[in-house]
Amino acid sequence: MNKKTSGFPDLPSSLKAERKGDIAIVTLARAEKRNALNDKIVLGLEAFFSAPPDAIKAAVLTGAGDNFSAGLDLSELAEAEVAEAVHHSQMWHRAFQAIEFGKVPVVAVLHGAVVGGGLELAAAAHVRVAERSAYYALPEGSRGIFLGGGGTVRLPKLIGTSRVAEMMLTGHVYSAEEGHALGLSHYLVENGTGLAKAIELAEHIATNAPLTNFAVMHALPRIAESDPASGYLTEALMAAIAQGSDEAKARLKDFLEKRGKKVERG
Ligand code: 1HE
Repeated sequence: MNKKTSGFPDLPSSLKAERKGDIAIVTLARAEKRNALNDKIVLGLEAFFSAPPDAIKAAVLTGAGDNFSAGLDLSELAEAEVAEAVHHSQMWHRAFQAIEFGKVPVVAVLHGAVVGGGLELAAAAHVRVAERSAYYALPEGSRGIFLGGGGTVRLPKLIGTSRVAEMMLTGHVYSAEEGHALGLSHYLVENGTGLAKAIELAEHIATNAPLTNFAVMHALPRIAESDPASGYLTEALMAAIAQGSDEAKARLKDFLEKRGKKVERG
């Protein structure tokens, strides 16, 4: 484990975290194995995203080397019993839920292989920036395994159940451009520029009112999945809570007194 720095939890050497102002940059640091996700990295992700220091307002998740992640470390599951495999999948669920429903919004930088569990990890992030080198695949079918990192829940929301089934059945590899058109990424950028773009976005996110970021991360996805009547009620309650905060009052006053930023086209 690395020595604790900047209030970050202890992390394995294959997962780096550094602080840049209000944001953290978390790097899968196992390039020699194409950032294949072993237990240490998955547990490290859970440790980090369950308890980022209070000063951190947003995070960037990236991969060292030429790839985001080649997915599950296939060498770790080869001998697993059924019960062990269930617990293993649930460990991934906890880790990726700590990202999706954690304390800070996460911007993922996708490049090279975004494959299997790597794509499941990307799907747990809130914003995805893809470089043109990115490619997406779900080769579980050819390995005799199945999605296990929450991909069956998250990926259909991004690209539809039918497309996920097609990817798993055929091993279809989608390019960055195709993935962008399908909805796998929110931004498509030139090679080598993804990290800078993600940092820019994370720094912007960090300036949002914390309660709005909380509502986007925790209320929006629950509302979207609830029946409309419950959804409208939850939305109204969340809106009232956000609006009633001192932060919102100050920000609204700033705008009305011509100090707030206008919405600008990019
Ligand atoms: C790995 C892994 C891995 C690379 N587990 N060791 N994921 C996959 O089925 C993808 C498997 N990987 C590949 O298809 C290729 O490695 C890549 C296309 C991603 C990259 O190719 P390349 O030519 O750049 O690298 P390489 O030579 O294949 O791999 C370099 C090393 O990384 C090599 O180890 P070495 O000791 O021989 O140097 C590889 O064995 C190792 N490596 N990928 C273990 N995945 C919760 S369920 C999720 C289910 C899944 O994720 S299924 C998808 C698994």
